[in-house]
Amino acid sequence: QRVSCTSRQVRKFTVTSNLCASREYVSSGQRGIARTSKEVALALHSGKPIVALESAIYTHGFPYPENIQLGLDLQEIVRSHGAVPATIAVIDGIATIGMTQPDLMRLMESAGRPETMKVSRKDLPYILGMGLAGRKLIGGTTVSGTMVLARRAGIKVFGTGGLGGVHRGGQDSMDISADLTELGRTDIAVISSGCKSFLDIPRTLEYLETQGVPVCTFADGRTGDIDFPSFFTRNSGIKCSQILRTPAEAAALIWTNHMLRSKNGLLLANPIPEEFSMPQEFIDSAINQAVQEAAEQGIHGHANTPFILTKIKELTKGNSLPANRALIESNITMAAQVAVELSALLF
Ligand code: PSU
Ligand code: MN
Repeated sequence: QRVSCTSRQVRKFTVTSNLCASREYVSSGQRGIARTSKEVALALHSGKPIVALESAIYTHGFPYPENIQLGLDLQEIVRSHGAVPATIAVIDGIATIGMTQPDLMRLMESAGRPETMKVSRKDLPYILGMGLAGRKLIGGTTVSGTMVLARRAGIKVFGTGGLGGVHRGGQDSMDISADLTELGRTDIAVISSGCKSFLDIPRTLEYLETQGVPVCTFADGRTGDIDFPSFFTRNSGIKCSQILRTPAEAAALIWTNHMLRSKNGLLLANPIPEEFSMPQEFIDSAINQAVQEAAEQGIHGHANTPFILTKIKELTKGNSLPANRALIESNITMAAQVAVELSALLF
């Protein structure tokens, strides 16, 4: 029996077989700079809730092999709340939205290697362009890099741990994370525990205000004055007047931002669960020492944040790890709940 194909089917077939290394992926983009896992592609088509997850935390944050469990756990948390996880990274020079198990393992193994790239917005043309030219690089995407790729794929909700920000002394060094300008130009909701106080939190919030980024904080049943959180602790000393009481309220905010045709994203801060919140003085002294050592050793640019994160871990002798894990898990749970509410609102 002969099968006749329309030219569209033929094109689809050639594109799929030429550009996809694995049948688990669907390619997108004219010359295959990106590919989406079947699971995520299906979810996108059917309007299922999806949560984007970054990968710089695996390549430039948590060490191998501990990062494997974290990566698998976060995906599982998203699934258990009825949403589809889309872990995003660059594998073999191709932007990859949603990971197969073997690719996730390759990403985790690449942690800490000098050739593994930390991919923010500015790095995407290079790493993907070289991929197209046959140089297969690997990289973990930061918040800004993940936002660009997630938005391009049509994902609206993104859960992570900590956001980049204005570094201390940033008024002189001009070291301001690309995460902030990205929030100013890419319509996606980022759920994080605020940013660590090795950054200049007041200036970070000023910068976001200039960029027109709404900054809201989940109230978690609290009323009255609520602080914008500072990662390991629930309070930063800076009040946040825009409070979200439920995931449904967050979904309404996301939809409204979209209806306003806003180009900018949203920062939804989710304070660390009370029982994991760390003693302020303990964590502050570790952070101050880490910042000082970075300055003394002349660590700056894209190496600064990973250096400080590693130092904090060392100085707290692993005491910060349970807190770190708890807050990420709580953010991903919240992100999944928000994605579910958003999906219910739209479909
Ligand atoms: N801050 C944290 N944890 C992190 C990061 C920042 O507390 O993992 C990572 C995120 O991937 C973030 C990136 O997008 O570092 C910001 O790096 P930079 O400051 O170089 O923009
Ligand atoms: Mn920087």
